Amino acid sequence: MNSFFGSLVVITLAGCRATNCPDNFLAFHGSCYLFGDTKLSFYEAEHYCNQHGAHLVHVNSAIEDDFLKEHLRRLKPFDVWWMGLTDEVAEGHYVWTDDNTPAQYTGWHPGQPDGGGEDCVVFSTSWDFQWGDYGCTHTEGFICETESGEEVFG
Ligand SMILES: [Ca+2]
Ligand SMILES: [Ca+2]
Repeated sequence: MNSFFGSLVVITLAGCRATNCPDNFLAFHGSCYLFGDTKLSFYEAEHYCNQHGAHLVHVNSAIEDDFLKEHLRRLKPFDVWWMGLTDEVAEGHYVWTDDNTPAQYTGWHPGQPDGGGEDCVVFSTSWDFQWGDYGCTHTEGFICETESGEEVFG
């Protein structure tokens, strides 16, 4: 009996080590993602992520973008989701909230960004989750990301 429960404990601990992500975060390629279940403004969402040891998601590559889109297509509770990209400081100069670096990879919908008062960037369901700029004060879904601290394979 004791050894039976002992085995369960070992399996559970091994499972935690395999992802090394906080509760409710999803592991993918060395990062952990939280898909928010409430709607917040861009800065409220970034603050929420900060409180959970994360930032709004920094989309580094097409592989990461496709992973996020695929998840949003299946998830579907909201039409629009914040990522951590904004040009609020300098119009047209988009930087990521996690490291303040300019965007290298981007996944804009054709015709976006169309600027003006729209300084924050979203995945939009109407464009199959391609990116658009959008007013930062809208309350929308959001995705947080933090590094898992695990070695990345592949
Ligand atoms: Ca990332
Ligand atoms: Ca726009």
